[in-house]
Amino acid sequence: MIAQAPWFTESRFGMFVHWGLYALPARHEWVMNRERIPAEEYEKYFQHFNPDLYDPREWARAAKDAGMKYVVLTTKHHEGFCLWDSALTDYKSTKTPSGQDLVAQYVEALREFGLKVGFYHSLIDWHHPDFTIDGFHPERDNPEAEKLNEGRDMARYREYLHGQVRELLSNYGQIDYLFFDFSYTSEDHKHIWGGKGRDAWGSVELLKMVRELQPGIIVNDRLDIPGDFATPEQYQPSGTMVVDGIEVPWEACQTLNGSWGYDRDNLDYKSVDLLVRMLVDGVSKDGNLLLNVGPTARGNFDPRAVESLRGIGDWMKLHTRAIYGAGPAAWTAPADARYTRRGDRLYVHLFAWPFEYVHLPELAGKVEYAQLLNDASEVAMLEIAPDRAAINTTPGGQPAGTLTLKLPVQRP
Ligand code: FUL
Repeated sequence: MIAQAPWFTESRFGMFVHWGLYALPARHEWVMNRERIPAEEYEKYFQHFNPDLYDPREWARAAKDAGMKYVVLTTKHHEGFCLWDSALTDYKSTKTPSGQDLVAQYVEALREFGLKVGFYHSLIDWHHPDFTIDGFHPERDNPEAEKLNEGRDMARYREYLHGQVRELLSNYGQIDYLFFDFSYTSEDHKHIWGGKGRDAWGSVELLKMVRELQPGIIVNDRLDIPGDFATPEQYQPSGTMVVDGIEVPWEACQTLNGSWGYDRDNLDYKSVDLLVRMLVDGVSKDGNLLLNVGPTARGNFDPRAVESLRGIGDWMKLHTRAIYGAGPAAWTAPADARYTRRGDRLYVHLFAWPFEYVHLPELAGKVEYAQLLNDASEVAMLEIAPDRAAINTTPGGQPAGTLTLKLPVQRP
């Protein structure tokens, strides 16, 4: 649990939204980098950015219906484009044909729907004239790179970064969550900034300012100094996460199709079944899931994302008890299953139902009553050995399901 924000681990499930100019080329949010597009050439997307269907209330509704409790929006991604009316740059949504402060509307919509408000903010900025052309920069192969780097001043960029974060945390009321992204810690970059990312970003001062401006906020772990929670990206940790010898809350951020930004031609979507399993798997290991949607350049969610969210929502409607406020259990779950636990209820999530019997080691004599969670129908339990119970049921044609086992005593 995070002391200043118990809501976070209670919630378990949130939505990540990656939205920026990269929604126009619609081929991954790193397109500028991958295709080595210089900033001047990328400007065309700035000139054509006009999301006429942007309605963050629809986003909030979709998140809420999927059972998510918080949303995290990219206020600025690595491309440098700002979704709010920053006084520190003209590279912002209010200067595009859209003309709107998109962050302001987003915050308002989330509050209306009772969702916690999260911001993502990129430490990297490929548009800013002071940001060093390093080994990650779109212009890294430019034969003039060395010359272009002359006069670039990371101290000035740092001031800009801190100033923008100050704006975001001063002008939009209470912000609950902040995701910085990301630090260069590799040897490769040390020669550029003579140290770790934290020096480049001024991480210590930045974090201090963040906590002063928003005392209740939680901050992730990508500033190169300890944060409130860890952010495994596109993988599920194998258990609880330990950083510097301390067990930390974690949140796996995951995509629907491998891309964070809208990626039109990428049809490789994870199934709803898999997404549900990822959520369950996380809770069984004391983690959250931050599931991403990349809205289109018109500002709406594309139908495939909507379908995925609906599918998860259908499952959540009957299973939130096994998710919200739930965490790991002390017993080892059988193969192809996960345990989540809340109070005196143990939830057995069967990812496959291969046989008539599922054995539950260590649970003999420990279960008072067993039922399916989706319809509360009774499930027969047998004690087949002194230490082993078995479930004997074949739920109505379902390949898998979640059971609730009522435990007689409340265990820690
Ligand atoms: C990464 C970024 O580079 C990706 O584009 C994305 O935002 C992901 C959540 O974090 O480090």
